[in-house]
This record gives sequence, structure tokens and C-alpha cells, in this order.
Amino acid sequence: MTTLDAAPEPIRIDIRRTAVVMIDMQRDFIEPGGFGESLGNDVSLLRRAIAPCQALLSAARAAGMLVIHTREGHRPDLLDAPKAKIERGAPSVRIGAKGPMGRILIRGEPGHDIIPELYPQAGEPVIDKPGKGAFYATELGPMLHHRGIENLIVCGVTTEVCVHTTVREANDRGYRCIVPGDCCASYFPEFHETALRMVQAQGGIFGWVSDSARVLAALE
Ligand code: TIU
Repeated sequence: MTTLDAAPEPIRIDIRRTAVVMIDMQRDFIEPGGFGESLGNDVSLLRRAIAPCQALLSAARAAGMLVIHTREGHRPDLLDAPKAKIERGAPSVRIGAKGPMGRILIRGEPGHDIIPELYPQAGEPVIDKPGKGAFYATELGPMLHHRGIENLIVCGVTTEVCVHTTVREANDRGYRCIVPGDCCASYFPEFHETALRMVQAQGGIFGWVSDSARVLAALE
């Protein structure tokens, strides 16, 4: 058992029963010309999470932990994309439309893939998800169950959208979720900060908040 310093209090975890879940570190959210920018966001704000995620991934791999990557996106025929999602708001380019990195948020297109800086290593599972949460309509739940995973270190983008939705889904399923704050980012820095506070408030209502340095210290 390892003690990981976190808020609202340190947490004791068994590394063999802990997985890292890297949420949606995709070109579509982080690079210009993708879904994130089509929604009117300054995508450069997300880059601050890349280096901490790289450090955490290296340490997790060295410790032999299960590392899972997710990607938000849809089938090329859009049959898994709710009309209500496609038609939402007024993005400059809609889901499925052609952009500079291929069709926006469509599986198999260049923009849908994970950024080169955090590319999955051979053998690491990649979960393709149609929603914001990583459990909805995916094989993540059975995968974690069969591996005996009890704790999740949830990183990625964006903090208040796909990271938060996944943490909430996981919390209700009985997983202890640890969010290293510097391994997450948002287009809205104030939402990032508030989302982290929401996780740890009320005695850790959704989980624990830590950072990459404290995760690395726990894995040493
Ligand atoms: N728009 C936004 O902040 N996020 C998303 O649409 N998806 C994820 O967070 N991955």
C-alpha cells in the first residue's frame, strides 16, 4: 500500500489496483482547427497539462500500472451521435463537418487521434467514447472490473467537462478517483479551479485532488 498526498486528506492506495485514465488528450481539443476551437475556445490553454501528464505517464508505466486512454468521438456515419449534440449551440464547424484535421470529432480522422506528446504505448487500451463520460456506452467498466481496479487517477481535458463527468460516473460505481490538478486543463481557468474544488469539497464528495509531483512521489 502506498500513501498519496491529496486533498481533502491523503489516500492509501494499492498501485496494482490503480489505473491511470488519460481523458481525451486529442488533437481535436488541443490543436487549432479541431472541435475545441470550433466551439470558440482558445485551445492553447490546454497545453499546460501536457508536460505534467508526460511525467505522470512515465512514472505510471515504470511502476507497471494500467494506463488507459480515452477519445471522444463518433462513427463516420454519425449513428452514435445524438442530434441534440450535433445541433447544440453555434459551432463554426459542426461534428462531422470537414476541418483542417479531417472531419470534426470523427473516429479515424487525424483530429480525433491523441496528441503525439502523449501517444499511447503499444498495448495500452484506448477507449472510444461517444459521450463526455468514459463509462457511457464503452467497455471501460468491464475492463476495470476484470482487472480488479479500485482506484483511478484521472487526467486529461477538459477538467469540468469530460474529466468531471468521468469522475462522477466512476464515483457512483465505487471507484476512488484521484485528480492530479496540473494534469488537467480547461478552456476556462476559473472552471478548472472550481471543478477541482468541487471534487474535494464536502469531505471528498467525488474524490481526491492531488498533483503530478505528489503522484510521482507516491510511485517512487
Ligand atoms: N468542450 C469541452 O470543454 N470539452 C469537451 O467537449 N470534451 C471533453 O472535455 N473531452
